[in-house]
Amino acid sequence: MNFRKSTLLGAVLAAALAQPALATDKIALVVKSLGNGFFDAAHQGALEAAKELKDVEIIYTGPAKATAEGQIEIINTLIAQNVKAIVISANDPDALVPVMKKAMARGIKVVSFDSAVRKDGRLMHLAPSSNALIGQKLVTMAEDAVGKTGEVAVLSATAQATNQNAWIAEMKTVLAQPAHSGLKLVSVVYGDDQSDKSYREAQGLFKSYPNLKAIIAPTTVGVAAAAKAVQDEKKVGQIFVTGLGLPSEMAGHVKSGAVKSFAIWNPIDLGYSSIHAAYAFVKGTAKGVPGEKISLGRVGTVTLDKDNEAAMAEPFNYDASNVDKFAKFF
Ligand code: RAM
Repeated sequence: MNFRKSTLLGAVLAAALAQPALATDKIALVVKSLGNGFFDAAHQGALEAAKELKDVEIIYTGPAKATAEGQIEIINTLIAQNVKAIVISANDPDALVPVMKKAMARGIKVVSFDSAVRKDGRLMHLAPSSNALIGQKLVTMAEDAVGKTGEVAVLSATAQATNQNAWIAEMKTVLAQPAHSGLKLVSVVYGDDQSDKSYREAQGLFKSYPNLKAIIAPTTVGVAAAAKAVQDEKKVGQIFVTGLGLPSEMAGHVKSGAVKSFAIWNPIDLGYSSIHAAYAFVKGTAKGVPGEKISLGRVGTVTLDKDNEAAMAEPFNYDASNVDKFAKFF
């Protein structure tokens, strides 16, 4: 080797040693479906976490439609791509278990967030808030809009969605209490977290239940579509819409009067926290045992319950007084 070649080699080597390429861990964020503003906000939070953690790369993905089959196909691809962790909002609690077990058997850390995978198909589940609290809030908001009596209907996401089904179950418990039994739940319909289907389902409810007073939609897609249907069909003041919505998508509907109030937690924080939780498993600082504390970066820590689930904050209420302020964020 001549002098020039060896100095060149030395320089290259020195540069490599001085700035070792940071090995990044790929963490996949698998959402129920793409094109949903709620998950876009969660993705934003995930990117913030990755920036903070430095050695993480986020793969944001999900099926076009909110189905378990679509998610299974994606997960098989992610397994082949050697991702370190999969963070998923599940379209079905049970159907995803086999593929999640396959991923975990290959050392991939699986965390569900937002909508849970059954306990044996993940290491932990991060819920945005307590299910009981959400169910209670949905009923309270409906009563605030229409009073203590009358017909109400639920417009949900997909029929298999773990989170919506848990919240609807909690709502039913609240509605069975004497203090709330004046509200009569006449129907539960599914818009599959697609705007057009949700819109048509809302129209169907208007036709089937002429005395309907409120639509409660525990989905950001459904609640916005139902409010639009109420406006378009000139039912403002006759039928009220409430549920879980994004301020950015609901501000106009609050102004039109179709919606008095709605609630949601911070989807950016939820995405951010989920990545932090997955990272703890990748680095081996979290094992997934009941009672364990999981660090969620700037959001704080959560403690796993007996089912390895943890819940974050209380849902926040929005109405004409604050919706514009938050519409800028999510
Ligand atoms: C939709 C999705 C999501 C749910 C929110 C409230 O965006 O169904 O899973 O948490 O609504």
